[in-house]
Formats: sequence, C-alpha cells, structure tokens
Amino acid sequence: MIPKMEADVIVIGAGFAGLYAVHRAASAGLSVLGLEAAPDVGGTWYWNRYPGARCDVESVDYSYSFDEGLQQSWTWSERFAAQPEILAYLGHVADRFDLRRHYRFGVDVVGAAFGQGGWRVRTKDGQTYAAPFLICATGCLSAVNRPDIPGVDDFAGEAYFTAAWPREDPDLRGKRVGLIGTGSSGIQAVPIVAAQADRLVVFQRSANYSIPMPNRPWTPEEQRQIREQYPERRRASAYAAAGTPHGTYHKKAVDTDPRERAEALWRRWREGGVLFAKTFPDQNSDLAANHIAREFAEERIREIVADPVVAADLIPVDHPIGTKRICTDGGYYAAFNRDNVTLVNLRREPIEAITAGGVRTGAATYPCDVLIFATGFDALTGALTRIDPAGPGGVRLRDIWADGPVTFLGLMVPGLPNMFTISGPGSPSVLANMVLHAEVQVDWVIDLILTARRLGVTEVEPRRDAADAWTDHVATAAERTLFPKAASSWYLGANIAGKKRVFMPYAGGFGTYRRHCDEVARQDYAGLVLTTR
Ligand code: NA7
Repeated sequence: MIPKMEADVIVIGAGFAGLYAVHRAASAGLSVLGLEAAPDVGGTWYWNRYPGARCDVESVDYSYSFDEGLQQSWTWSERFAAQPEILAYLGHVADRFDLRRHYRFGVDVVGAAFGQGGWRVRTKDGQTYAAPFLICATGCLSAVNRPDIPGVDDFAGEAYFTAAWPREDPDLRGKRVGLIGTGSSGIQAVPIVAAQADRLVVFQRSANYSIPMPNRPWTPEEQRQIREQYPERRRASAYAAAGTPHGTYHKKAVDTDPRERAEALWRRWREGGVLFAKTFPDQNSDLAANHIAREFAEERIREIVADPVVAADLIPVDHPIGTKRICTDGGYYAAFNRDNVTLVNLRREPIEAITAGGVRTGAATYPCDVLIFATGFDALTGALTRIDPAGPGGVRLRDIWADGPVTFLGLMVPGLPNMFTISGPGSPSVLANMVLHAEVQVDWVIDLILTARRLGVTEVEPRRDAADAWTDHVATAAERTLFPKAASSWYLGANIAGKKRVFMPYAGGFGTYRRHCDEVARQDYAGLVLTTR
C-alpha cells in the first residue's frame, strides 16, 4: 500500500467539471482532495479573461442542472454570459456547497503515477499527494498553445495570451496592437481591442466562420419564465444531441426549397451563437447541404465588410462551415471597416519573424507596442499528456496515445487503472453542452467508485479490446460527418505540430453517448476489469 493516502479521490481542476466532481464525491461520503493551478475556482473561465470573452452557448443552458435550489438561486443577466459573470457563478457554486475547503489552490500538477493501490500525484513545487482514485477534470481547452514563431522571445513590447490574460486589463489606448490568431478568442477580442487601440493589425493564418451574437439582457419576465421552466428545459436537454433544448430544422436542407431554406437560415443567423452550425439535420454530413449554409454565411460577410478584398480574405477556404468550431462575435467583421484595423492574410505573406519592434512578414514589417497571442490550445489531450500519467509498470499515457487517443467512453484509458478523464477525447465534450456533459460523466464515475467500494474492488480498468471497440466507434461516428474535412482544426489536433491527426471528440451525439454510459453501468460495467488486491 501507499504509506499515506490524502483522500479517497484526487480531483485535478476547479472548473465546471472539477467542482462538480468534488461536490459529488464529498456528498457521497468520499474524502476528496482538489488540486488547482489557479489561485481560485473557475478553470478555463479563470484564465480566459480577455476582452470580449463570452460563452457561445446560452447562459441558461451553460449552467449546472444537478440541484434545483442552485438553479433557482442564480439569475443570469444576459442571453450569452460574459466571462466575469460565469466566473462569479462558479464562485457562487463553490460558496453554496462549500467546495473550496476541499481544494489546494496554486498547485500545478506535473506528473502522476499509479502503484501500490493508488495514484501518486506530483506537483511543480515538489509535493506529492496520493489517493486510490484520480479524476482528471483538466479541461479540453486549458493547455495553452505558445507558438514557436522565430524571434517570439525577442519582442520588446507587452505580450499577452488571451488564454492567460492578466487580472488587471492592460491599457491599450494609444498603442499599436498586433493580434495573432483568428479562432473564437481572437474574433471575440478584435472589436473591443479595435475600439481601444490606436492601431490594430490582425494576423490571420486561417479564416473562420463567425456568427454574430445578438446578445442582450434577459428581461425580468424572461428570467421568471426561465426559472419556472427550468425542469422542462433540462428534461429536453438530457438526451438531446448537443445537450441543449435546441434541435435542427425539421427537414434536410437538400429537401427544402430555396425560399424556405433561406428563412430557416435567417432565423438561426438572427438567434446567433453556435446554433447556426446545426441549422439543418444534413448540414454536417452532406457537402451539398453544407454548401447551402456556407454560401449564406459568406453572403453575410460580404454584406458587412466594405472592402471586397478584405471580405474575400475573411472567408474560409479550407473547411465546410461548422467543421471547425464556429465562432461567435460581437462585431468582428464590421471591425475591418474601421480605419485603424488592418487584416494581414498570412497565407499570402507568412510571418518570417517576431522582432523587438513588431512582426515581420514576407511582405512588410508591422510595428507593434503590444502583441496579443490568441493562438489557442493543445486541445482535448494537451492538459492530460502534459501530466503524462504512468500506469503500473511505467506505461505512460503519451505512449498509449501515440497513434491517437484510445479510451473507453472517453473516460478511461486502458493501462491506467482508477483514472478518469472528464471531457476526455472520445467523449462528445466540446460538441455538447460541457456543463451537462460533465455532470453525466462525473455521476457515472462516482457511481462506479461507490460500486467498487461496495464490492471491495480496488482497481477498475477498461479492457484493451473494449477501449479499442469504443475508439473505433468514435472514428466511425466522425466518418459519418464532415468534421474530418477541416484541414486545420484543433478537433483533429491539426493546430499542434507533430500531433497525430485523429478526430478526437465523439460525434455520435450527447444523448447517444449518455445511453452508452447508462448501458455500460446497467450491464455491471461490461468492458471493465474489476480487480481486488
Ligand atoms: P483556436 O480556435 O485554436 O484559434 C487559434 C488561432 O491561432 C487560429 O486562428 C490559428 O490558426 C492561430 N494560430 C495558432 N498558431 C499560430 C501561428 N504560429 N501563427 C499564426 N497563427 C496561429 O483557439 P481559440 O482560443 O480562439 O478558441 C478555442 C476554443 O475556445 C473555441 O473554439 C471555443 O470553443 C472556445 P490556424 O487555424 O491553426 O491556422
């Protein structure tokens, strides 16, 4: 046995998933130790406090469902919540359930190894903590991608990452700002930075589709209705394809006449948010249907952007719409009509180097006082492979996943007993409502731990063939969609040099996924090996 176990369960992370895992474990009578790198709760919402940071799913859905009292105790002020409000919500949850007492904050986990009946977790400051079970609630978008651009360390001005934004907002007034990266973070930041800075140069390697976010405060009447209808809303989301009460149009795009199609697309466009990516049921599986939605969105871009050359540069050329995470914005395209904003298309003029004074491309030098890196994440696997847990005999996660992630339900890895990956690759994760998804997975994991304890089982691990079968199923689900056609998508790991290109999330739908999890539990955890030592 490990000489001293700090707890029954260690949970890494204090975001949506980690907080719920700690709550569920503690409520079930397990002793739980939470470890979190940040000084407080929040997870990705702690770090991503860049200007314009906002969730692309409606606030009323992007919140916990597990406790009706909690649901009724919180009132979202806007349709799409901004980062400070989401962070305040998570603080409220931590207070309400007294969760901080289980955590050590400012603790960066850098390694984990299984042996003698438990996990021993190593931290950057040299501490180790041990527990029989390890829940990695480390997030899909938390391992920051620091681009390896020549000269990046030579820059003499101020440099910021959207994903690690300073707590005190930098003053950009009167400054020449360069912003590298045009995914959701860059796209959300651009209009606000443009309004503050003297000049803004946006360096775009790949254009993305962005849908305007018609954000507004909920009216008091809407807030009342939300509270009243919450149980029904959650019932409608529980087994829905994306974990929200919204579906797709009742007919395929290719079976709908052009006028009716346009009406459906306009409706979704005006509703805003990620829903546009799912207007028609065939939009993400049939190129012809996708083309219809794509043309519609491209027309909107051309309508908004005054300069046709800039508009053409802002239109994606390398992926069907929605196969990369669709972005949501508060005036992104219109920002390029401002005199102080320039778009640099890096496919025409790649960055040669970052210098002390700015950015040099193949065509020009752009002087900058400030550089903002909105360069994304080593998504879905990065936070886990950076810890690189080692199982019995020293087998490591990076080796197990050398040809792409192999998982059982996206939750467990063969060779790594008693370890769980919430929102791991192989689960719907970023394709679903992350909050309800975390609840489903955490419930499954805690129920399994309680079952193991009841049976006197000390180790639970997926069989290799069961994990291979699930991994094949994940691949088949992806092949039925257009997702693998996105050339530079982080869903595929294509944004990280050397990363194996595999479509990582489970594209079979949240409801279907949940049924799989239910079924495995119902069949006494078929696919797992339960061992007593
Ligand atoms: P994303 O969506 O990964 O966007 C990162 C952007 O940074 C993307 O445009 C990248 O271009 C660009 N990038 C990355 N490295 C470089 C280098 N070296 N040079 C130039 N440009 C680069 O991350 P976000 O933070 O915006 O959003 C992530 C998710 O968070 C989002 O989808 C929401 O779900 C929330 P590329 O496309 O790789 O060519």
